[in-house]
Formats: sequence, C-alpha cells, structure tokens
Amino acid sequence: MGMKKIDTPVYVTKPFLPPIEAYITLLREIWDCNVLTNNGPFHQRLEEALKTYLGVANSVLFTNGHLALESVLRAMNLRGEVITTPFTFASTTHAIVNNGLKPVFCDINPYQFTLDASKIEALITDKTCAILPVHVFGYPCDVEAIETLAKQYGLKVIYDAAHAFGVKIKGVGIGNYGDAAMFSMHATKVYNTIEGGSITFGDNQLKEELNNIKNFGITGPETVCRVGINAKMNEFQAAMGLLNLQYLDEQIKKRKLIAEGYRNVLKDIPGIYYLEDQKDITHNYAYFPILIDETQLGMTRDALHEALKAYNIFTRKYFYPLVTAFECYKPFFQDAVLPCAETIANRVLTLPIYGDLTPEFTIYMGESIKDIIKKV
Ligand code: T4K
Repeated sequence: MGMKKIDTPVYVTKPFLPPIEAYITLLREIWDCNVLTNNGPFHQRLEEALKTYLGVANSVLFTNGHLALESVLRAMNLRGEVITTPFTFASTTHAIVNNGLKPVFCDINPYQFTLDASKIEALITDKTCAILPVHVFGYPCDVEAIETLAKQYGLKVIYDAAHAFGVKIKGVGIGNYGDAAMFSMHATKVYNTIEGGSITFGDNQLKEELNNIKNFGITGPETVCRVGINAKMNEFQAAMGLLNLQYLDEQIKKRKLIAEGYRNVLKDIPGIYYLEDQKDITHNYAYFPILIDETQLGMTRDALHEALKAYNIFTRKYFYPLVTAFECYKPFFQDAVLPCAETIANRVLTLPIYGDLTPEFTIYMGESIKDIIKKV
C-alpha cells in the first residue's frame, strides 16, 4: 500500500492575490478619474511606497522586470562587454544582448550560486564596461568584493535583483547596492504587480533618463529626444501593487515557515542539500532550491523531478540549462569555462514555495521523497 497522495497539483509557485473586494475599491478610483496609464495617481503612489519599503533613494516603475533591465542598461549608454552569470533566467542575458552589448560569462560559487567574485577580475578587458550579477533565488551576491573591483576598474554595476524584493544586508535594502538594481514584480514573485518591474538607484540623473526611455523618449508634447520604448506600468498594475504591499510581510513570514519546514524534513535525507539562512541577511524566501547528489540519493535530479509528479508535486529546474546552452547563445559561448555553474545547473531543483502552502505540505514533501527513494 502506497502513501496517500494529495489530489490538487502543487506548482513551484502560486501568485498572491489580495481580497477581490479590496481591489475592486481601487478599481472604482480608476473608473472615477479615468486615468488608465501614463504616470497616473496609483503609479505615483506606488513609486513612493516602494521607495519606503525598499529603503532606496529612487524607484522607477516599469511594466515588467525585463524591460526595466533593458532600459537601465540603455540609460547608462554602455558599450562593449558586460560580465555576467550564466545561472539565471534568459532575461538577464537578453537585456545585455538587446542593447548591443557582449555578455562575458563568469562562473558562480557553489554556496549561493551567485557570481564567483574571485573569478571576475580575470575576465576584465579594456572593453569591459559593466558587471551584471544576479541575486539569484534572493541570495545576495558578494556585493563588497564586486564593488571593490568595479571601483578599481571604473565599471558600472547593475544588479539583477529580480528575485530579491525585500531582501536586506545588515538591515540595508539590497536595492542600494551597485549603480542600479532591478526588481521583478511578476506574478510568480514574492511581491507582484501582476507584471511589473522597478529600477532602484542613488544617482538622481538616472531618473529622468529612465522615465524618458520608458515613454518613447518623449520630453514634451512636440519633442522626442531619443529612440525610446514603451515600458510604462499601467494603473491596474500599480493599484494591485499598492494593495499587495500591505500583505507582503505576512507572506514572507509564511514563506519562512515553509522554508524551515523543508529544511526540517530534508535534513535526514542523504543526497539532498539546501541553502541555510545567512548571517546578517533578511531573506525573502522567494525560492527553495535544493541540490541533488545523485550517488548519495540513488537517483538523478531528473528522475526525482519526474517521480514527484506522481505525487502531484511539480518542481522546476531553475536554472537548467545554463543560458550559454540555449540555442540562441550556444554557438557563441562554447569556450566559456563554467564548471561550477554546470554542476549546479545539473543538480538543482526548485521546490514549491508560496504563502498559501501549509507546513503540512512540507511534511508531505519529505514523505513523498522518502517514498520515491524507497522504491529505487
Ligand atoms: N531576471 C531574472 C533573474 C528573472 O528570474 C526574471 C524572471 C527576470 C529577470 C525578468 O523579470 P520579468 O520580466 O518576468 O518581470 C517565470 C516568470 O515568468 C519570470 O518572471 C521569472 N523570472 C522566472 C524565473 O519564472 P516561467 O516561464 O518559468 O513561468 P511559468 O509560466 O512556467 O510559471 C511558473 C509556475 O507558476 C507555473 O507552473 C504555475 C504558476 N503560475 C504562474 C503564473 C504566471 C500560476 O499559478 N499563475 C500564473 O499566473 O517564468
């Protein structure tokens, strides 16, 4: 007799939605004032609210995280090579390439899966203009080492903080590091504006540039100063964002319980490794990545991923394959030396984590995995 299985599928994430009545109240305000987009009142309120929540000097909103990242690279007028990580979502690299820049891939460290800061310097050439690290899964990069290098070589640092909304280093909002940081507020994230993105930064000049780029380069009713794009956040997104911000701390607390639950059940399973909370870091529990040691577990990552489906658990292989293995990049990056990133990509699995999951589910996860390995 097998164990009892849950009857509804559990996916890697489930978007947070506020009570519908509360959203309808805000929708009425949109109906009353008839401004649907183009820097409307909710947009302005959300920009202020995010500055406070993230503890940053500036926040410029975008319709999604990807266009935010593309826009900030454009605003900085970069030319040449950008050192970045292959262990990320395609968006990071696409933002570089869509700006006519060349990505140079640096290996990651095996502990937090972020850029291995000790390997960056060897990749710097006279063409290097910037470093684009990713706080992957919400775990902070080695911001101090990166800043030291950037200062020494006069490079810009733009953090892809897509996963890191609300994360703090020694109490300082993670958006304060580097020349700019991009937060994704996509439905699948800890905090969502349906789709959305924000660029945070210190330099006030960047604000005008970003606002200009995201609105076609328009500077006045009859003037267009540059070749811009349309990447504006609309009022429906901004209203959702304002509302969701009220629930965020509670959601993060619930996620923390899930992370603790997982650690508790997984600690006894040889061959499964997970990340611990780090000293001095306020985590957001955006993702729960695990690493599979095939020999110890007695099965591969892929086999576990498949087997869990029979238990109605749908994990994801974030981030496999590496960006350098994608069809559109593979021919150009055959020579990149990325042993650690390759190992991690081959072993990683991200488990479901979101506020609506119950601690009981983490027990079910442990039992399911044990049931699976018992059978191999
Ligand atoms: N940089 C990094 C490092 C990123 O990870 C991302 C995005 C970006 C930049 C770009 O930011 P955005 O432009 O997206 O703001 C998802 C997200 O679409 C994407 O935002 C995210 N990273 C990436 C890691 O994950 P997919 O293709 O894996 O999503 P999808 O549709 O398979 O959704 C995952 C699961 O979530 C589904 O199995 C079910 C559930 N789900 C999803 C959606 C959208 C729902 O239940 N309801 C929903 O509405 O990319």
